[in-house]
Amino acid sequence: MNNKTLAILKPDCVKKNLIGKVITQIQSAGFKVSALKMVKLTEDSAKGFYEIHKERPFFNDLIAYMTSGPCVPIALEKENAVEDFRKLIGATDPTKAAEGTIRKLYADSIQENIVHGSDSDENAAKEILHFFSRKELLDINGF
Ligand code: IDP
Ligand code: MG
Repeated sequence: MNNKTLAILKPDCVKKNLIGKVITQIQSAGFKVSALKMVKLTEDSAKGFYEIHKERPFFNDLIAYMTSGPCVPIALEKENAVEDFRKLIGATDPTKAAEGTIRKLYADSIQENIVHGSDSDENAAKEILHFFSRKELLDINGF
């Protein structure tokens, strides 16, 4: 499966009132919204989601940031979704992100970088199930 990815509009995106602008840019790039919700991550949930980074020096700050307010996870569908979405959002550090990318346009720092995108098909499947139950996905559109 190479047609699904998980986006998260992170707490800075929600606080800066950019939900609409960012979703418009995502949809204009050809992504279909398959599932979407607003949630405030608990510490445990954020730690589970970013488990892969638990030894990194920025881990505690990352968890504090990701639990600082509501965020908007979105399951997206498009051909070549993972790679195309990473291109649309740009590099992790907005100062290194290409012109026109979502992070270049809106992000303040390497940490507060507006949006998450899965980095592989395998992680996309896991990450979608972090936020959406199988029943929810099935009820919505037979995902
Ligand atoms: P990605 O979101 O572009 O895939 P990752 O390396 O997976 O980047 O890091 C996950 C998140 O952790 C980033 O999006 C960012 O919010 C935060 N982060 C990554 N590197 C740093 C850093 O060097 N300092 C502070 N925060 C960082
Ligand atoms: Mg990553």
